Amino acid sequence: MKSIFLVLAFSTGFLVSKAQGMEEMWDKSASGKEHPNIQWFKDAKFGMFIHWGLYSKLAGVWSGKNYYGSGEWIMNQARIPVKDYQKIAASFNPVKFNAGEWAQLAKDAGVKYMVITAKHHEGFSMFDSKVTDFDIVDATPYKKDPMKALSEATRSLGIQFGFYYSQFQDWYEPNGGKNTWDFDESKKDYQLYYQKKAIPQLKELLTNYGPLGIVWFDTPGGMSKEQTQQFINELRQLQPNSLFSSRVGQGLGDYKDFGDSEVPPVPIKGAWESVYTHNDSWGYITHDMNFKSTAEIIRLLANVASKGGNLMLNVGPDGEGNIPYYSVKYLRETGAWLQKNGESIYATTAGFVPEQPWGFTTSKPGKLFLHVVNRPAYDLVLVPGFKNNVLKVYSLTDKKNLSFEKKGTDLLVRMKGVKNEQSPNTVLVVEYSGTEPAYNETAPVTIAAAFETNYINAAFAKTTGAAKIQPLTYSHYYGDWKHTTCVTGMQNPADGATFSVRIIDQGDYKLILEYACPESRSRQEGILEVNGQPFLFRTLRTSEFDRKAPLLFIKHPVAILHVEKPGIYTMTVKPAKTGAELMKLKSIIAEPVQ
Ligand code: JFZ
Repeated sequence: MKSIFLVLAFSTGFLVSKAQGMEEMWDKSASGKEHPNIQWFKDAKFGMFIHWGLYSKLAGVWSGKNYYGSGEWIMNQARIPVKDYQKIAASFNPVKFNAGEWAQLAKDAGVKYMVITAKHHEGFSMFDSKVTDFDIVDATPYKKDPMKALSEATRSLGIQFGFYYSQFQDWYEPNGGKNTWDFDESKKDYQLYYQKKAIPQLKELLTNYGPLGIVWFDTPGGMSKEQTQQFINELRQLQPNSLFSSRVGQGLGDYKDFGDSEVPPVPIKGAWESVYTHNDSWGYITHDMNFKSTAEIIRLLANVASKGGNLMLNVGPDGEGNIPYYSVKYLRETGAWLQKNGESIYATTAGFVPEQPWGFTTSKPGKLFLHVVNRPAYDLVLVPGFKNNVLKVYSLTDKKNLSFEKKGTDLLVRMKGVKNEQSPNTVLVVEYSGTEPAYNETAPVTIAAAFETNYINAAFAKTTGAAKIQPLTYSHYYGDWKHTTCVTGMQNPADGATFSVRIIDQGDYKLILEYACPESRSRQEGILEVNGQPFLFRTLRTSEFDRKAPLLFIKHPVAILHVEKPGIYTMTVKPAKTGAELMKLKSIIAEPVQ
């Protein structure tokens, strides 16, 4: 049930938004039909996204003012008129661009595919187009086609190459989507735009740049389902092998795209990808230095792979063609980790053992990879729900055999002696006989004293009454969407969130509720019940849920739980009385008391 819910929630959850602006046109569902050429994509696991255009030269600054968030949206954010924006082209001269170096970086990073913006919402073509003069060859002093060089260099290193193309939003064209500051929406003829620019340009891209692994469409609009199907059919003829991203629209893409910064809590069936920015913006911004560290990238990659998906991580080169220093550095370091541990990522499928406090699992026939991102005290790794016969267990990089024991369906691995040299993710391999078991959707969440913190995420709740599990999306700056899953709708004592947890060790645990709660709803009484034992608390104020602002969560310690007997416990959070929504519950955290 749980996974069915999540598939539905993630595929429709954001389409209901009526808000104006960039967030209204996402489409993350796929057609459900397997594309015959999907296997390379499923095996790839790691891709590089590149946002590069005139906005890269503005670098987040217009008229002396700094902009934050998605830098490629600066024309929209600053409401820059076309007549001013188009002038940027005259000084766009990326002389430092070196196709060979970019391709080599991709190779060193260990990515298996690259997708670059051929034309983003700004409407500027980064390739040689006969359809318009607003392109890099005709309108800039650079005069060359960097996409030609990059497609060749990338492919020559065995990396799949693809184009991002904004098929509906085009702020340069009177009939393109979403420029409301220069053009009157009501006078727009989207069909004319598709016929005169988007389709002819896509045909150029699908004809002149060799075989494309992916055409990454974005923010669909202005077409019915039938029109979208026709549009796809027309383009498909040129390259039947090329995969179309879900944002081609109307659920007709070849694989699902998860929104920026979104990893589902449980495995998702079918081909899918999560796209992430390296810092807070897709397009280059000089003052955005909030880069994800190498350890964060490696753990994210393992997390995404453990749910069966790909991570496509974005870099934003500047207007001269330099890839930011920290992107180069951290991507190379990620690649070095993949050199040694790639077997546990590439061509794997989702792990059949759910997330554990120590980390994630990925699968290959006869092998389960344990991604230990949080090394347990005493070096004892518990893998619950392991029914198959275990043949051997070893650490991946040094192939050191590890002692293990089976207690019922618990597999206990001793990782003592495994060097981790500060590795952000130490991979252990379990070789087993028999067929691969299915992912256990009803497995309890593990809590053990070997970890300073144990998270019980809202996504694993069973809800009663009006309570429901809800994905929430909000941003910090502009377009830097964050996603989180909460239990919402708890308004009276019958609306509860119940978790089945397995507490491994005897002892005392501090129980902490992590939630958001606006001023107006704070000071309401709630109950955290553990095996019938009630712990009372009163809600504390954090913030209102607002899509355009951070959602503030408090970690509110509410009780000490004494565990005499290890085993399965039932935890329930619910309102004590009928009232307004008690909270948006993100997790229960259990911390062993030393
Ligand atoms: C779109 C673009 O508007 C943005 O500039 C960038 O190119 C990004 C990769 O894609 O923005 C989106 C689209 C969908 C989601 C978030 C941002 N989403 O589904 O979460």
